[in-house]
Amino acid sequence: MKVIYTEKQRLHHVRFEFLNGEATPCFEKPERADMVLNALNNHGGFTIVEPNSYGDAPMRWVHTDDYVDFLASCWDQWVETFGDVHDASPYCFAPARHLRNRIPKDIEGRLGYYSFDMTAAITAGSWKAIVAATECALTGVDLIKQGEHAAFALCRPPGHHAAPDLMGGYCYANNAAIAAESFVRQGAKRVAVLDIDYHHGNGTQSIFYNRSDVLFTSIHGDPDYDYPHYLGFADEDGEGEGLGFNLNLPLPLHTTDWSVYEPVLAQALARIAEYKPEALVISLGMDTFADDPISYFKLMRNDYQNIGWMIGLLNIPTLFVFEGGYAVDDLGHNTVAVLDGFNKAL
Ligand code: OKS
Ligand code: ZN
Repeated sequence: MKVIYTEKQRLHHVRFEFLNGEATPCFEKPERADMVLNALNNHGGFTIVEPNSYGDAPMRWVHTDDYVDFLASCWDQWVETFGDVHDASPYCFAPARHLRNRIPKDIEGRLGYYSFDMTAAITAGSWKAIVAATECALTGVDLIKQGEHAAFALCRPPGHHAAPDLMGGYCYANNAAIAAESFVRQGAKRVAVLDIDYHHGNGTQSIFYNRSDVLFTSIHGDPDYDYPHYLGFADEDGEGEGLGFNLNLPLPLHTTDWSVYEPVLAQALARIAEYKPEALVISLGMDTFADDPISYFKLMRNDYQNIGWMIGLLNIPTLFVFEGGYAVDDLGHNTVAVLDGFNKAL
């Protein structure tokens, strides 16, 4: 299987985030990709390739022009205002209730307008890394269009929380959504996205909520008790044309082990099989792992082999797009287990 990765993604490295009210080194760091690359190389059978160049035009398929322009210009305006000292981070949020939906001119106003939380700071190299991550996903689509049955886009920063004009949850551009849209623009009548990150893929859901040509399914920790808190509930089933094409399967924190997870994964896969997509995009978050430092499911190494195998049995051309996962010592092995299980099903 081909794995698309570029070192340019290292340029995005946020220093701190707030965890339980305390400044903490950011969990989403370049070393995450190193762990996955090491495990892929140790396992063998994977070829690492560089992405093609696509620029920022594909980002504008699923994000608004003003948001993409903001991402591209944010760091320069931050440095003009505050100097190159700290990461650019919002503190005040326009999407909040009772405030006007109006784009201010100053950098803190703009940051808060385009953010829904404080976990997506921007650094000097972020924009280049954000573009590079989308290019990894887009290259994966094109490899599949050229005949590969599957590919793995090792994207950083991740993407599934990024909505048309909002960043948050370590996400800026929605790599998986851009990939799904690329399949559609290259002729696919139906594309399915299966999000198996521990956190609900609120951005991907928002992007496709009123469309029937992209089915969004997600298995995640119950948002009544965990991030992203305000979207991802079971009653969100799509709107307009998209009604019936959004499937959220929230699961309880702490008690979700393989015995709970497996039948729900089977349910999501059955819905996907019934939809008969021409391509499948997996938002591959590895933070469902028992030892993940910020998540509360109880999946184990062997379970990842099974997840990959169950997905592989669908026998649909599949692009895996990397999302979360922060238990760095196990991250590589667990990721390889999914891809290895997938290959064994073929
Ligand atoms: C703070 C939690 C912040 C979580 C950000 C989620 C990142 C992620 N208690 N998304 O998939 O992994
Ligand atoms: Zn996650």
